Amino acid sequence: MTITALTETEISALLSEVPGWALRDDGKAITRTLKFADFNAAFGFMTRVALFADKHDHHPEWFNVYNRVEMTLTTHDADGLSARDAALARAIEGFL
Ligand code: H2B
Repeated sequence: MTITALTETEISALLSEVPGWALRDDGKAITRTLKFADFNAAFGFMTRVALFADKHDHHPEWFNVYNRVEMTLTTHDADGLSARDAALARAIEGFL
């Protein structure tokens, strides 16, 4: 299924709404790295994100070492950012 990519204006609006996130150099993804108290806290957060992601069929690319979680949001079906990434970023902010 093809999903419409966000326009540059929409991406700018998203970045000001979720200021912890940065636009990747190629403009096709947003990234954020978080540090938690320990692995338990990091994995608890990841579990909440995972349940939301699967419910909405939109999944983060991520990497975890102990208390660090690196996340990249992009929409493969749009070859760039879409409203699904915006919704996932907002949801993630809500879990912090
Ligand atoms: N997650 C992300 N980040 N991008 C997608 O394009 C995507 C996804 N597509 N999760 C979904 C699953 C698709 O592969 C399934 C078949 O709906």
